[in-house]
Amino acid sequence: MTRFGEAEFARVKDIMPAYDYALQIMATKLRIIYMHYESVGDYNPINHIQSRLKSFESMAEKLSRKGLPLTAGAAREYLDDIAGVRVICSFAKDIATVVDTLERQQDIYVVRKTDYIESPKETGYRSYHLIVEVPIYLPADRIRVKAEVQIRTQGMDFWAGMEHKARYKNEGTIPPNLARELRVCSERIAELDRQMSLIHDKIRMFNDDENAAGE
Ligand code: 0O2
Repeated sequence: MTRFGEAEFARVKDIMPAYDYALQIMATKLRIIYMHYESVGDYNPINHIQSRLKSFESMAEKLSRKGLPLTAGAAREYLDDIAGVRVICSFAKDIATVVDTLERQQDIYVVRKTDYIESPKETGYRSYHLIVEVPIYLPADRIRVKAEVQIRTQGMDFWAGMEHKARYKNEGTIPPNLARELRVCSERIAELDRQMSLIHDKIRMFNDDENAAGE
């Protein structure tokens, strides 16, 4: 297992609180959006939200995978997902709603957007990633901290969890046959997402017609 050296580990530990603050802010922002849709009783584009701080092992492993030095400085400069929030939506069309809502928030800065739904990864991975910078007000300082928001459907999340498990169990590599099967499943999930979305539209139209007829 790749690890930080002792001195550097202490420095990495020192930078973690700032990422925790950014994580709390982003998770709260998203929870407020979720709660808003619940309170107005409207359709909620967010199914659920997860958040996590990247583990030290995963940070060291990612730096090493990218050929970067195992230092706190490199982690701060090159790892955009030390603070990570995941938003799980029911339908693919909900993803644009969540992205748009976050982009309109003037107190966070969108640094990068990656649409792995429009252009899935070679593995079959689909998700929308937003890298944001969150301003944090400390007693004597104002800092900006990066966080990653991954937005995906329940189907895409199911797939990513399976693929991650397969990769982890095989020490980072997936046997070609399994990789092929996973790519096929990713296509099927995308098709299922499209079908479910169409069915959802039809149900809403049907309900609207029923309501109009009852007025
Ligand atoms: P973990 O363990 O989930 O934190 P990278 O491509 O990872 O070298 P970068 O620039 O961070 O570098 O980009 P990317 O591709 O946007 O990946 C960020 C995160 O997206 C990953 O973090 C994963 O969480 C997820 N991800 C990207 N590609 C895949 C994939 O093929 N399968 C799965 N299951 N998840 C993926 P980490 O640190 O790699 O992993």
